[in-house]
Amino acid sequence: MNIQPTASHFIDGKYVEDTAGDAIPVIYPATGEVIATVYSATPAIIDQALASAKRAQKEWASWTATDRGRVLRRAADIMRDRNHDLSVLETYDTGKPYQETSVADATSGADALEYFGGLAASITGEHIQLGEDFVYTRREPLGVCVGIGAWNYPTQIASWKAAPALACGNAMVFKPSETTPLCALKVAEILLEAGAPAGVFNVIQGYGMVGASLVTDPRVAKVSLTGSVPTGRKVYAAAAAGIRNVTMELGGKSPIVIFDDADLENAVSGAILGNFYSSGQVCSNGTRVFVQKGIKDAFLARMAERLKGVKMGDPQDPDVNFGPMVSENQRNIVASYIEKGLTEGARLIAGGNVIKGDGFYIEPTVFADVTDDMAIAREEIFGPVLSVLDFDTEEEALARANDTEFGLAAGVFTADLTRAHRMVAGFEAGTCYINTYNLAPVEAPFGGSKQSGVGRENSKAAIEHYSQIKGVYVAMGDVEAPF
Ligand code: TXE
Repeated sequence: MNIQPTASHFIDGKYVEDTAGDAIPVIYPATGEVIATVYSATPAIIDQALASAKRAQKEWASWTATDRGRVLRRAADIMRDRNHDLSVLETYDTGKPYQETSVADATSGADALEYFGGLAASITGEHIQLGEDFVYTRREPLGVCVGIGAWNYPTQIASWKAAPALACGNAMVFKPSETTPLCALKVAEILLEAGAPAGVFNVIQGYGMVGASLVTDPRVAKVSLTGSVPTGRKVYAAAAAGIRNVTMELGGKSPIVIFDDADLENAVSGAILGNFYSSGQVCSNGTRVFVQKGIKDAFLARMAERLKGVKMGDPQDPDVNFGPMVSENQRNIVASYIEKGLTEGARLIAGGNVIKGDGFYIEPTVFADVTDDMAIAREEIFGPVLSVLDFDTEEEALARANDTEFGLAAGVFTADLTRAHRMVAGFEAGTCYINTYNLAPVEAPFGGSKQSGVGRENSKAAIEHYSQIKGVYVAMGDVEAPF
C-alpha cells in the first residue's frame, strides 16, 4: 500500500505541496521506520486554506440542508466501502492493531457522517406566536471552523468534527496532529468525491504553531480542539482574543468504580476496555479503577489471567490485539510513569516492561495498592497503565473518584441499579457508563467537565456548537412610541 500521500495538504479540492515548510517524518510505530514525509504548512498554505474555506462556505451555506445531508451520507457510504484500506492506513499512522482499526476508526467516522447527514434537514428554527406579532428564529452556520486533532484517533477525530460542522453549513480547515498526519487527507478526498464543493473541507499539516495561526486568524469563527489540557488552555485563550466559539475535548484521569456485587467478568472486561484498548491511548480511559475490598483479590487474579490473552506483534496482523505506543516519546512517557509507580510503592501485578526492539512497544501494566496521592493516580499517562485503588464504602468511592481536576468520563459496575444511578448522579464527569465502559456511539454526547473540556461532540448537542440562532421579531401592527 502506498503510504506517502500525493501531497501534504488538501486545499480547495486538490492536493497541494509546499516543501518550504518544516519536514515532518511519518514514523510507523511498529518498526520505527519513516514511511512518509509531509511538510508543515507555510503562512501561504495557511492563507490559501482559510481563503478557500471562506469562499466555499458561502456556496455551501446556500445549499438546502437536505442536499448537504445527502453529501455527508454519501461520504459515509464511501468510507464504509473503503474501510479496509482506511483501517490499514490508520494502523500505519497510529500503530493501533488492524483488529481494532477495522472496527473502531473509519466505521466511527462513517457513523458520524451518516448521523449528521440525517440530522441536517432537521436543523431548523422555530416560530413563537406573540398575539398578533410573532418571532421566528433562524439557525445559521458560524462560517469558517477550525478543527485541530490529537494523534490517537486521526480518522475519527477529523470525521467527528467535519460531520456536524458541514451539516450546519460551515466550512472547515482541519489540522491533524503532526504525529499522525495521513488519515485526515483521506477524509478530505472522500468528502470531495461525495459531492462537497471544493474548499468546504481542507486539511493542512503542521506543528502547534500552525494550529496557533489558524486559531487567531480573523476569518475563523469557531475552534474545535481534541488534545491535552495544557494545549486546551493555550487554544482557549487564543480563541478568546477573537471571542470565538470553542469546543475543547481534552484529557482525563477517569475513575471506574467496581462494587463487590458487580459481575466480575464484565468488570474485568470493562477495565480492559478502559485501559488497554488502543494500547491505553484513549482520553476517556478509566485509569483509576476503584475496587471494593470484598472483590479486590478476585478482580486482580482474573485481570492477571485475562492479560495472558494479549497478543502483541505486527499491528497489521489481524490476530494481534495489542500494538505499540504511537511514538518513542509517548512510550518513554509511559515508561517513566511505571518507574514512578514502583518508586512510590505501588504493587506491580502485571507487565511493567518496555519491549526491546524497533517498535515502541510496552507491556500492558497493572498496579495494585495504589493510593490517591501517587502520580500514577493523579496524572494522565495516556498509555496502558491500570491503577487499582481499594475502597470500603460508596460515599468514600464517590468522593475519591471526584477528587481530580479532570472530569471527562466515569464508570460504575454493580448489580444494584439504584446505586449505579446514585453514583452516576454524583460523578463529576461529562461521559458516564453503567456496567460497561468507553462505548462512544455517535448518537450519544461525548465530552468532559472541569478541566477535561467545554462542549460536546456527537449527538444533537453538537449542532449547538456549530450553529447560531438569529431571533427575528415580526410586528403585524403599527409601532407604538411615547412621542
Ligand atoms: O495532544 P497535544 P496530543 C488528549 C489526551 C492527551 C493528548 C494526546 O488526553 O492529553 O490529547 O494528544 C495542536 N495552538 N486527547 O499529544 O499535544 C497539536 O499540533 C493550536 C483528548 O496530540 O495537546 C495537535 O494537533 N494548536 C481527546 C493538537 O493540538 C496546538 C481524545 C493536540 O496536541 C497548539 C484524544 C497551540 N498552541 C486525546 N499546541 C478527547 N477528550 O476526546 C499544540 N497544538
